[in-house]
Amino acid sequence: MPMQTARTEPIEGQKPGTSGLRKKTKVFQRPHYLQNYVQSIFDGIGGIEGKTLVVGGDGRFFNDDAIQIILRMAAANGASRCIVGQGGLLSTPAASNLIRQHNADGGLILSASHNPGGPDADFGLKYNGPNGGPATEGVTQKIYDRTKTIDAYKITASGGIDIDTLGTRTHQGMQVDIVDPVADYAALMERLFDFDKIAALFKSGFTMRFDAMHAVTGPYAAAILEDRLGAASGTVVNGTPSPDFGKGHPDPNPIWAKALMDEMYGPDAPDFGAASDGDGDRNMIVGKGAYVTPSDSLALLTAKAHLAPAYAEGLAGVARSMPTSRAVDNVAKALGINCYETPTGWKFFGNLLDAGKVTLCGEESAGTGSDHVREKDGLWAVLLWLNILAETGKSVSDLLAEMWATHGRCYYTRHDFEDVDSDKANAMIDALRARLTDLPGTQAAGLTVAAADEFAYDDPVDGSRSTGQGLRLTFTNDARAVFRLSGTGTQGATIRVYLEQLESDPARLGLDPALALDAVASAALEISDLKAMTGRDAPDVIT
Ligand code: VG1
Ligand code: CO
Repeated sequence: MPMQTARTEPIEGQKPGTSGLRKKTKVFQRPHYLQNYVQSIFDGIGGIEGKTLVVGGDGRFFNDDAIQIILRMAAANGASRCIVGQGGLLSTPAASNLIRQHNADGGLILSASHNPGGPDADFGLKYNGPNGGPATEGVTQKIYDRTKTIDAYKITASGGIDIDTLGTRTHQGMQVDIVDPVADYAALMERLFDFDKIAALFKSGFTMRFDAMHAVTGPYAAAILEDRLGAASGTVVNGTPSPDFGKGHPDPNPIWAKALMDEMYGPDAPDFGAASDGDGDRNMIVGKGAYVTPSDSLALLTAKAHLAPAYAEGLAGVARSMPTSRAVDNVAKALGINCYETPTGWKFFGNLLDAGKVTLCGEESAGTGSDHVREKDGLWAVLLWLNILAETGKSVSDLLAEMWATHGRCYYTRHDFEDVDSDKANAMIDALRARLTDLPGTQAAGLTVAAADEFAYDDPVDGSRSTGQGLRLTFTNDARAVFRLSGTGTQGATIRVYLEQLESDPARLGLDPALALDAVASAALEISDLKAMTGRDAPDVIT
């Protein structure tokens, strides 16, 4: 087999974060950089000789070129087969599904998720294991260790593999299957949900807007919502994936999906609105004049999932990441099922899902999912909501009001301080960590700290322990503040401050969220001394 072995340059070894390695596109484009990382993945997972891999990405700038490199390297490393989404496209949940459906040995997903794309923006690459989920901590460590010692990679001499035409071909002894990125995923959704019921809802005049944010879910949403379920044409907007996401920021939250929010709060609002992110694993849900926080969405889906065929038997349990609000805890308690609290990042849910301990899981960052794949899944969440709306005949705001009346309301917000000087961000977190044991009893902004600790997680399945997963402060009035540093940024440090206030008083269920969270927001700033320590007056993004 013709093969070229190149000497390599250091790849600035950096441990891949919560979902793979993310860098500026220009860094990935440096000579040998991507190649070194891909070889480190192949070596880190024990080689790929004779193995089958799923390959695809969110279509951002450099997607195509990177896939050519990956395929040539997979062939040179002796892989027997690669399954590739047509045009190089695969949403993260669809890739997870393909890995599982084809019993593949894993997959390479090219995406920097909700980060902008383009020559001057971000690129990313993650490895998912044979269960379809993000690499475990152990595998990530092996890949990272390999990046520090790697000095050569294998690649075939010639490229130009056609990834745009469906069908099977070979590249230097490796089989390359180009598959429809949507077909298997749409079939899975059809098995999980009552498509007839949802179609009847649309037929009855129910209206919806789905903002694909110029990212990968466009083709999936058009095929499922419009073609199969009969939603009016034009339901899906910004539905053609573009290399720079229409120069936008494909992050489905009220800030970056502002056009959708304006429509949903406007005079001609459709009944239901939703959006998804760059790689299709996140979701935003919004009713007529009713934004649903991701934490509330997880709680509501937990309460009502049994209305969809796939979950009719009930849920084995649920899980949420630690900074996600405790709304779902209350629902789980009422249902009599376990609720697990994990560190941020989907990989921690994988073991719980594999062991059958949980059926649903979610994060405050707009990620919700179930045991149907091993990734969060944007369109899945939208379809489960639609199934619930179709079964109950209620509106989004009715369902929320009902839930709050039963379980209380967890007001919730996240404040992000972006591109903070890394040393200052670390110094702030270190200083707060050092004071944790002294904090109980401290008063700030009228609140009193009840408990303070640094979150660590003992995995109930494999017994592994993950430390340093966020500083959390609870207050005597059911408020909570959490501080953690982002693991997915590509510039400086991002400090995330998660704020929550539980209200059970029926008279206090309809407050302006910003007002309800004002005291805990002030207390968090005061106690952490964030402004003085970082030089930042206000958060860059509030979601
Ligand atoms: C962020 C979110 C986290 C999510 C991760 C990957 O991580 O907070 O909840 O799992 O992104 O999501 P961090 O470390 O920046 O807070 V995605 O849509 O990139 O796959
Ligand atoms: Co994503």
